[in-house]
Amino acid sequence: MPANLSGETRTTCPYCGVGCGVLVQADGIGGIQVRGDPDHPANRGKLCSKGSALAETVGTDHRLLTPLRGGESVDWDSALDGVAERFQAAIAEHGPDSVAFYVAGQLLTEDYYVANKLMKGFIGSANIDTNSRLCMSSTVAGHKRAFGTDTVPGVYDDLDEAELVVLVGSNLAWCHPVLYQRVVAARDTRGTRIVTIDPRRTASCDGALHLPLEAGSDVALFNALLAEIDRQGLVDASFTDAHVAGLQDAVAAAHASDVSVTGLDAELLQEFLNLWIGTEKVVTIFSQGVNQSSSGTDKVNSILNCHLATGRIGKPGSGPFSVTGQVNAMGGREVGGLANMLACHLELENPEHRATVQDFWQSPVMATQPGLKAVDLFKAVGNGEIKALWVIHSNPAVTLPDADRVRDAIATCPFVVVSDITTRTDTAQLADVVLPAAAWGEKSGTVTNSERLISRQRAVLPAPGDARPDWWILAEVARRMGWSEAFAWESPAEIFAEYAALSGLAGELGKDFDISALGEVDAQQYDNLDPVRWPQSAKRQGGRFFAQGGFYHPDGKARMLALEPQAPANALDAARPFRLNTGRLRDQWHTMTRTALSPRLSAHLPEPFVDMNPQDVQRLELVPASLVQLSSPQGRAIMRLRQTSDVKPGNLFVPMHWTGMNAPAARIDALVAPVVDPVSGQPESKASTVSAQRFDATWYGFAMSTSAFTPSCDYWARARTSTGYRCEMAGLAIPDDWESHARVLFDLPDAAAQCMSDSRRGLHRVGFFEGDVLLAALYVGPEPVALMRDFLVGLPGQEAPWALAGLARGDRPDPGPVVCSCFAIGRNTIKLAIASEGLTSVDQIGASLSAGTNCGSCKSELASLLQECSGSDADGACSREANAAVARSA
Ligand SMILES: Nc1nc2c(c(=O)[nH]1)N[C@H]1C(S)=C(S)[C@@H](COP(=O)(O)OP(=O)(O)OC[C@H]3O[C@@H](n4cnc5c(=O)[nH]c(N)nc54)[C@H](O)[C@@H]3O)O[C@H]1N2
Ligand SMILES: Nc1nc2c(c(=O)[nH]1)N[C@H]1C(S)=C(S)[C@@H](COP(=O)(O)OP(=O)(O)OC[C@H]3O[C@@H](n4cnc5c(=O)[nH]c(N)nc54)[C@H](O)[C@@H]3O)O[C@H]1N2
Ligand code: SF4
Ligand SMILES: [Mo]
Repeated sequence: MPANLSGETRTTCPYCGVGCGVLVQADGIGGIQVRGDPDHPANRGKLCSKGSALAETVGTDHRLLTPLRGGESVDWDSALDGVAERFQAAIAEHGPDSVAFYVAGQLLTEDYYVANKLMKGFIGSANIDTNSRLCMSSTVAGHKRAFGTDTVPGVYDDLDEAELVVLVGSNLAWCHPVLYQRVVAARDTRGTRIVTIDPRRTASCDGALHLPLEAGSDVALFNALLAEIDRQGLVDASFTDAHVAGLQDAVAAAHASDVSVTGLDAELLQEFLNLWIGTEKVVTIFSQGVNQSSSGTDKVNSILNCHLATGRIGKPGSGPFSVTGQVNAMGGREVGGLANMLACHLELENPEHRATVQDFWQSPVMATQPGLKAVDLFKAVGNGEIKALWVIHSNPAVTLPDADRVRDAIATCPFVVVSDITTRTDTAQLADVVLPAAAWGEKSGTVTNSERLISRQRAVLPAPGDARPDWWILAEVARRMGWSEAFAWESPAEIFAEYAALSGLAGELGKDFDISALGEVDAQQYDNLDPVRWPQSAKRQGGRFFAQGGFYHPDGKARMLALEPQAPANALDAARPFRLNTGRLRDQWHTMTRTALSPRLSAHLPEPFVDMNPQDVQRLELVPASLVQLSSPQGRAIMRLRQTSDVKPGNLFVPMHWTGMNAPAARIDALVAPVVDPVSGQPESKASTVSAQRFDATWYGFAMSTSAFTPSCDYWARARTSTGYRCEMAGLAIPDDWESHARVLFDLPDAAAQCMSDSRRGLHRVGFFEGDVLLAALYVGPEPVALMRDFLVGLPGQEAPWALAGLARGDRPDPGPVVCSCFAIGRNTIKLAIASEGLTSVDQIGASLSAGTNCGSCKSELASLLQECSGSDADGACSREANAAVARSA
């Protein structure tokens, strides 16, 4: 496949581990057009809502354009010299372990390789860890325990061939949407069954058998499956005798384990067991509901145990399948981004591996023992052990557990460097030096997706200002620290070639990650590199792993493990009676530094919320659209109530996305306990214990404006709109004068104002106009204010002298909150069409409104709307009404 196709450049989406190919056309004035690459094997032309909106996230308004030191612009030379000096000084005075890097699975492989080489081979410490510690490390540890290597056996084609797809702790519909659409297509065309194992009802439960197990009880469930496999005589002895050790003990432990802790109905459980056992072609997909747990590694092994016992691994249509989170989460594992690994699956603690890498790198000193894992690393920052810290491509002040402590730790660290594309992140705000990184679309390199497919990212836009690729910044610092020869590359192609050559040595040492066949690629071939699955060596090219054994423990056998279920680390009690589950939304990416730039993506769920079961809502005497305050020993957070039976009584779900930049009271990781899995060091991000109560604000407000504004009240949450910004607000102290307050808020000291006040009832509305054109408006009340928000947000910048009425007009109805973000179609519009045109299927909605016909990610929500309108889903309707209330009232 050529790198360019009549003006379009082939590249890869920067977000999730599906690794979709995209075709990008630059318009020559900084903008781009994006479409799915029909020839990329991961997506065959499809994109999800986030991929489709990439063009809305590439502008330069939000970008950092020069290096900053102490908030002042400086040139590259002085910034880089300064960073090198401070790191050198810390190392000279306090030793190599007094410095640390914290990196991310969104770095390109080449960037990652340079960071790892610098820290482990030249600084001589292994204090480099990655956000993959919070994401994939339990899977890495589980894979290594079972297979002797961190290798995903299967490929995406298995999803087309499977007869049963089991999703464990994975909301595939929202987090890996293009892959999910592939599973749905298999269901619709071939009758593939889907089972979803998740304490919460999610979009991935539609048309699936849903097992709402108790949080953290996955090991008990898969132990029950293993015991039943044994009971029904389904162990594949020809496979296990030849290729597996530990079967007896694992099975004995499974029989001894108590399935009742899952809380699952016996019939439902048996249906699942029979389905799994009775279906030869089964793929078990797992993700953060498994990994982010204090027993995450055991959860992984409990799943692998069942596949190993039945020999259902590495065969077309069957196998365990860990889906990776970030676009290059897999690449980071290959290149040794974790504090306990070397590059190319080589091990830091193995002297032969260390010597091989040191010799290859010609390095002065190698780290000899594992470095600090993420949670411990930031603890060490907090207690002063780390004197210089470099954070690259991550936002740990938001996403690490106990985030307020992490934020304080970063603030007090003597020297902090952050490489980011913007300063508008909680972490960059705390840095001494911020370095402007080139963003997606401006840089080149490779990424590896969940199915071991290596794809190119290619630059299509010039980097704005002084922004530079991450590899370049790292290499420049390394050169200034005195290692110019080892970091002399001129391009990512040269780095890739070096990496591929090193992998050849790993191959000789018996490792599976060997891409030495790509070691000879020249710049031209690198530029044209087609997606290619590793391994790529003289011995072996691509394919699946382990169907015929060939595991990587010394005896060539896999290990089954005897596992005892463990409850989540923190037990519920009277003081903290709620289990706090956290995770992702369909249209936002992590800390929103890119997706929140898109008005379309921001319209799906514009405000942070907590999902709570109606029983708990009643018990706490909350009403729809209340603000709720959650507290834990670590911290507190405030967000909007969303009443829904999607979560069980006693369980809460809060999205992870909101930050100090757009909703400072709703940073959910401020509440998450820094509890980790003892094997992997991965934090338990999904099972903290918290208390909940109504947050009794004195006033509630909704504001919108053509330009950005930042409130200072107790609660606020701001989002982009197609006309500017919208913001929910609430506070304890009532301003003396709402007009003056609004003038300061919107920075409109002189604009013409319209004010409506009913002081007795605490109702106030202030609008600012230029002629009849609305510039900004604020609506305030003593209770969450009911307004037609999705209509109102279209008004700023338009003639709307009547805007303070807060109501839609007959000629311009309220579209409701966006359901289909690709075509920006609202809930009310869809409901109206269902009712007036008598639509009865998702396809008919698509034919009438186009909703759901592009990426398909909203199809499950469309199905719910149909059910709701037909009145057959009272429960769901209740929850969906509550969702609407979030958007309706503030
Ligand atoms: N839209 C979007 N997509 C993304 C991302 C994003 O930010 N936004 N991020 C990417 C990244 S880095 C990652 S890691 C992936 C994550 O992808 P997923 O893992 O699918 O996403 P999460 O929402 O974190 O969690 C998945 C589910 O685990 C469930 N869960 C919680 N506790 C348990 C439990 O004890 N057992 C079981 N079985 N389930 C449990 C939660 O209810 C949740 O529905 O998504 C990737 N894709
Ligand atoms: N409670 C809770 N916490 C969680 C999770 C959860 O489910 N629940 N999930 C965890 C998981 S799985 C993950 S992966 C993490 C993700 O957490 P983070 O990695 O902290 O989140 P991101 O927002 O992806 O941070 C990426 C940063 O890189 C910047 N950036 C973008 N492009 C570039 C570039 O080209 N170069 C550089 N140098 N910077 C760039 C962005 O602006 C942003 O600041 O969160 C973890 N935290
Ligand atoms: S599924 Fe969506 S976010 Fe993930 S790679 Fe594809 S387009 Fe990007
Ligand atoms: Mo992740």
